[in-house]
Amino acid sequence: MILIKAGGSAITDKKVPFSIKDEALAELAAALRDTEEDVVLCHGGGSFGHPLAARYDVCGAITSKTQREGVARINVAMRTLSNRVCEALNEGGVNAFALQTSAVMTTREGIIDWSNDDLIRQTVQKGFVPVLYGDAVHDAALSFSILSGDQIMLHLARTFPGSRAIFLTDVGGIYTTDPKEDADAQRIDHVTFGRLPFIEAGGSGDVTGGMRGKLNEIARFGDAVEMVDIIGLGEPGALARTLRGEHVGTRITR
Ligand code: ATP
Ligand code: IP8
Repeated sequence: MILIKAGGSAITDKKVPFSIKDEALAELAAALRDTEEDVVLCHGGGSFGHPLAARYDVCGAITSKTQREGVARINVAMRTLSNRVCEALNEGGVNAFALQTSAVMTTREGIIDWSNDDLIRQTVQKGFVPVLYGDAVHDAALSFSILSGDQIMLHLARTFPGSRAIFLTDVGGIYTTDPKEDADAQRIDHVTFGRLPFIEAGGSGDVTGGMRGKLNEIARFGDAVEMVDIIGLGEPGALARTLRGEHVGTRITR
């Protein structure tokens, strides 16, 4: 199984609310259409989820009327983004089938405590690409919480042993520092899971922790997968090459 997280930075312009990168989605569709592998796709919140989470303070316990309005708006926004992703995949010849994350996963204090893994498995077995996404989900302690696509990926990696995991962002890998802030940042070709917590990475102001949160989550993949690749979706052919096993961006191993 190949587990792919299409980062919000890869498929949307995070500086422009509710914007989509159509060319990136077409690139994603082309790569998935041409692979024989079973794939589960998960995408992030990008310009649809994160600005709403920040504006309505959807973080920690959901107790206020404003936060509940935020949860409701995120629910719609993420279904809208998921529809746009699935439409682009269907147009590009990939049978994508969206699974609304808040209907198939729940959390307790922000950590997944239930997931309908059988439905995800069945969707793959029937010849579809299940599409999950970071979402506002029911939480047993907090009422609702923002579940990141990165945590979903960790759950999937543990659920489907022997998988490969690929993360798509807008910068093509992990760098020594944020390449958008530091012109001298160097791409790191290879790193071990254990070194990830020591890499300098920004939080982007996202409620799910940005690149810092992502690296902390991926550091925990080592017990579930042999390798994780982080690559750029905007680089033509990069995903297709990675799916064929080539080392394109940053490769993380044990
Ligand atoms: P989303 O959470 O919306 O799905 P994403 O998964 O695409 O987003 P981001 O949290 O936006 O990921 O992280 C990608 C961004 O992290 C890049 O655009 C880059 O500017 C920033 N970044 C910060 N530090 C680093 C680093 N050391 N290496 C690479 N990128 C970094
Ligand atoms: O973008 C968070 O998921 P992520 C999704 O994968 C929302 O961190 C709703 C902000």
